[in-house]
Amino acid sequence: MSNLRFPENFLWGAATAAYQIEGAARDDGRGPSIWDTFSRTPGKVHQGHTGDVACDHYHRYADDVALMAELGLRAYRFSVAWPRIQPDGTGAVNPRGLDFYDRLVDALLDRGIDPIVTLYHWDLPQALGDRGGWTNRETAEHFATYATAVHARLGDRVGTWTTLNEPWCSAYLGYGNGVHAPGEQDPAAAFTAVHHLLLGHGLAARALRAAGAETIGITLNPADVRPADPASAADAAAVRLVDGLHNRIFLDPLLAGGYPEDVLEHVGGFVEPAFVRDGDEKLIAAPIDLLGINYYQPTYVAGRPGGAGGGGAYPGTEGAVEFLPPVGPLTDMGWMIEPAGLTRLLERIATDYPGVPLLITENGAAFPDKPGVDGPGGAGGVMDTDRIAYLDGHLRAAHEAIARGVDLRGYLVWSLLDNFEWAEGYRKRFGIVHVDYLTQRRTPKASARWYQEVISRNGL
Ligand code: IFM
Repeated sequence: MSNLRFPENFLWGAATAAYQIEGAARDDGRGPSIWDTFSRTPGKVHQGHTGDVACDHYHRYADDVALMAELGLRAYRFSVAWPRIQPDGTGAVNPRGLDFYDRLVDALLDRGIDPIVTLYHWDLPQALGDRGGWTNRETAEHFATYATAVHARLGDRVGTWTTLNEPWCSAYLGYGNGVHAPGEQDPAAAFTAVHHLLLGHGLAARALRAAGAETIGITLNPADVRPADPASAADAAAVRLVDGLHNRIFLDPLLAGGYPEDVLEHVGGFVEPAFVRDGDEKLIAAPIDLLGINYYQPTYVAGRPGGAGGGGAYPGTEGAVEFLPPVGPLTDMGWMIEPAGLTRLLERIATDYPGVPLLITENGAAFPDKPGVDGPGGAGGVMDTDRIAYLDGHLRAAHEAIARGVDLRGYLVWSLLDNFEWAEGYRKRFGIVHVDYLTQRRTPKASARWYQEVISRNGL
């Protein structure tokens, strides 16, 4: 620890998502989601893991909240499972689904922890998936209805509402390269989904605003896109293209009034963007109060004729762009560790899209933790010095961004608990708290104790 202090009222917390931790997949009237279906589809998720039980947080939430309090968390970002609230995605609201979040919010508030709600973290009700999911414009409208129902129940106690988590993943991984649910591989579907997700955000944000929600935002996973060779014009063009597909396609309509021309032209090579109707962009561009940023690693690209491109996750980069392999040291996900990318990203967003406060809604790393016999936290404890180094580096990078004038309001570590890491199943561990999936025992890792100390000092 050194002497680096964060601003007063800097919000320290942790994040999770419903499908990754809750389990209780059939309890209290929850309907199936596209991730229930996808995880049961052979070959899609590591060893056929599913979220059926996960961390059993649905039944253990009170203990988990007690643990959060012990660690000194001031904020907890969780997502609401749409299929618990509307098992078929539309129609009657299931009160028992809402009851769970009601209990969770009360438990958090009792411990002085600020609840931050994400309304959609990828678990679309399967019934809506059957009707085309996010390629169907109606899904956006249903999303606003669902958001209204959740707000009606929790809005008296929850101040901060984020609509979507990482729509880039929902659109490009869900419909582009098919690594995520629903597993489609169709560039036209991916681009259509981008717009309908943004439209869903716009409609939900409008409904939340009308209902009196205090703070409304969205969480993106913008990429810090870098050229392989800063002096190369071809690499600069590759950066522009990838930045357009990953960042500006979301940031511009949300914060700059509409889609960028170059991106629309690119999309037009795959699908006529007639799905963007009059009035949509105005709706999507309605002011938000907070932008959530999830950052893990930078993206290095080169402009190369015949380049392999980024596959379905970056339609149209084939034959023109090379995505450079990550350079070590790497996390267990094979992701590059470059904290400076976080400073650059925050500064770039604050410069190009001024006026909206930022919150790091996710940052963290998976490492192959090995529980020891007598590690920190007792038997089964984990001495995860690699994770501590990762978090320390990224917090310094966040601090540097603040020093350069970025209005950064807080930091939420991903993740509180080891959990279901989507296509990777349970084999990748992001938690600062170790979860033994056989016993459901939670053991804070050394990083949790380190983070507790950071929070109590408000600095490093
Ligand atoms: O686990 C995910 C999370 O659901 C969304 N952001 C990235 C995390 C790590 O891959």
